[in-house]
Amino acid sequence: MLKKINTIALLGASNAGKSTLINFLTNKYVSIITKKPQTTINIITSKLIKKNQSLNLIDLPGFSFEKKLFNQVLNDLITNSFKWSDVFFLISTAEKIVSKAEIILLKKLSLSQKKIYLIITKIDLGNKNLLDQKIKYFQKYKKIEKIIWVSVLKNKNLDLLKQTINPFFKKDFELKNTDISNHNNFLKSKQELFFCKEIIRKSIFESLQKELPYQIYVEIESFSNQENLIKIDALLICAKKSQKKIIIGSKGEKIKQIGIFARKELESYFEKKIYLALFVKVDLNWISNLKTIKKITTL
Ligand SMILES: Nc1nc2c(ncn2[C@@H]2O[C@H](COP(=O)(O)OP(=O)(O)OP(=O)(O)O)[C@@H](O)[C@H]2O)c(=O)[nH]1
Ligand SMILES: [Mg+2]
Repeated sequence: MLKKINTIALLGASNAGKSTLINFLTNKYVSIITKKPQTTINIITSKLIKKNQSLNLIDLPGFSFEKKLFNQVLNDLITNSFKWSDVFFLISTAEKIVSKAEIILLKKLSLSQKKIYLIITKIDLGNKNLLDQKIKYFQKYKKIEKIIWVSVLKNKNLDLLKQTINPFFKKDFELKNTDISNHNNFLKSKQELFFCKEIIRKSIFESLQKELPYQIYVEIESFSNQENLIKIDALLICAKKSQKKIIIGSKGEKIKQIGIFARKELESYFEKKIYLALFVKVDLNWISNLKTIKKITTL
């Protein structure tokens, strides 16, 4: 039997910079990035290809201690991904001291026989003392193969990071199979729909305050890709009637702003004119409905 290609999972606390690293390493816009924690809520896989070799990178939600059902489902996604990942990259920000979430994750990862790399991100934001302390702390863990510190925004040590992932590329026999083009087209349209949803979610994170973005999920009602235009109808689904008013805003200003931000990003991503219509719906208390949460967090 052929051994599947290698999969590197990027894990860590929320806001550590996992999605920023994934976008850099894949050189694509695969995951949305925001300033707020818990931006990524799905397992996002992207395949890197080099000649006849490939490697999967997976972006994951941040591990958290919150007792909310939503966070528990995200934590389950993370721990389930351990089984089918071959290498772990634990991502930790240089801005903060070692967190409880990182220690717990590291303990869980150490139980497997798989390689662990520690990547310290955002070194442009942390100070040298904190960085040294962090490196010293993690050096105690013999299971960690290597510690690398980088800044994606200031382009620090990124070549070293790329060299680190190079040995994990593996010969990929599927790449020779011409039958996969149909499958790839199917994946492409699925990815496009997911990406639209994510860009709208990003706009919600940027336009609405505090907890409200976490109370909204997005559904794409229709997606019509025409020659010079893409038409998208999307639903913003919130958990309470009172939230609907805030999302729409006075004279519809808020929803208009969400639409404008999202449309601009979608236009630059698809390089086409976008017609985006947003509607707001209430799904009362969806936030405590396990079935809905599973639907949102599963691709
Ligand atoms: N200054 C600086 N900021 C960074 C760097 N890398 C990421 N960030 C910022 O850190 C914030 C969080 O980045 P993300 O990549 O979304 O973090 P994440 O770990 O995917 O977060 P979740 O999906 O919420 O778990 C964003 O505002 C990024 O712009 C870096 O190297 N330097
Ligand atoms: Mg993320």
